Amino acid sequence: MPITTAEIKGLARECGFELAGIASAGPSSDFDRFSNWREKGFAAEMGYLTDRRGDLRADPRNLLPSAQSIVCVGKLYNTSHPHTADLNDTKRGWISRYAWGEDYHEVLRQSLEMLVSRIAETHTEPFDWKICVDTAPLLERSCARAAGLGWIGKNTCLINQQQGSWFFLGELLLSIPLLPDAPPPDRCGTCTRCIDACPTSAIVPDGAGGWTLDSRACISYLTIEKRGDIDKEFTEKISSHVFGCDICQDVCPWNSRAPMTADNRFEPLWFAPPLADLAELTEGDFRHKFKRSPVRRAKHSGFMRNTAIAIKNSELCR
Ligand code: B12
Ligand code: SF4
Ligand code: SF4
Repeated sequence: MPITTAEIKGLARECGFELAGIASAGPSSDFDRFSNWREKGFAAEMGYLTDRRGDLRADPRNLLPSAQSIVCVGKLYNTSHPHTADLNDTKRGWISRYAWGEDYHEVLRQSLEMLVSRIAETHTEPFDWKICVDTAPLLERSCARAAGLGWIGKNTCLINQQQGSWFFLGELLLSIPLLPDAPPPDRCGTCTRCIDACPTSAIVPDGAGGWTLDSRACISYLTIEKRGDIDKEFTEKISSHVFGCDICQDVCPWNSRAPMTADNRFEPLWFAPPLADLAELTEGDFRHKFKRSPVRRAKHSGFMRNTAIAIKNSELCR
């Protein structure tokens, strides 16, 4: 029997995804936005966005030529621990919420593999599939919006009316034709809290009446992706952030009553670690301590650079 959109969404929930929707696997109508963003230099030094891997984002069929549908899923990672602003202790390093627990790439991939097996139990015809989580050249937020998972906020995050924005995205490309969902309305309205709160003014006009993110100024980019020295104009504004930044989501009213994840794999492995302890981490300690964590992405050298900046900004140096 061919599987239906409703059955797939039900299975996705059974596999641990709070959000699920379907988009068609055609050329991306947002690719021009992406190209303009790159041309303005907003991708900074993220070569995987600016070289030919970036161009593959024009059409999901570059990843699976037989793709007809994209199952887009969202998995909550919010836990009950305090927001950055509530942590009134500059002697501790701030790791952003998405990196507190186990590496989401692996967590979402496992659940999506389970989803493929469950689909195959109902859909008895052979089908092609491909799993994407973050690293594939796919405009994930565009797909998720098209699949009805949320709207793109001024902070550029995908926001869901009930769930807020503390969730990861993943996709399952399928050669099965499915009825697509429709995007929800934009619910930012006249709010500008994220723009006003961003310490580095990284949320900038996109030139077409909306807002976009200049990665060159974003603390998330600077502390995770940027290699080498960080420009002096940003070092004080980085304050206690040692990996990533959540400010533009912490202040978002749609996150004020955001639900918590039931998945304990996203509970902090090392919550707000003392900067003095971080300063002592050898390369071996770093690899061991963050073995299963997204923090590995910064590499030991980047993480120690961030720690040194946070120490300079802290009361340890006053
Ligand atoms: C590169 C990257 C970054 C860069 C650049 C971020 C950015 N805003 O572009 C940096 C390192 C700064 C970053 C930071 C973060 N990231 Co990141 N990142 C990515 C990655 C790999 C590519 C994003 C990209 O293509 N950017 C280019 C811009 C132009 O694309 P975009 O912002 O997605 O916008 C597109 C659409 O949203 C759409 N669009 C935008 N505005 C509008 C408006 C309208 C009206 C319409 C119709 C469409 C539309 O068109 C754009 C072009 O296609 C994605 C995974 C992926 N493969 O997509 C994860 C991803 C976006 N990141 C994610 C996360 C969790 C984060 C952080 C929260 C981590 C942290 N705490 O530090 C921060 C959030 C910072 C922020 N405010 O965006 C999640 C977002 C989940 C969500 N709910 O939105 C993703 C999807 C990873 C995942 N699989 O879960 N990230
Ligand atoms: S993640 Fe931080 S630095 Fe980047 S746009 Fe949001 S508030 Fe600004
Ligand atoms: S803080 Fe306000 S403007 Fe920014 S994303 Fe949230 S609702 Fe939209």
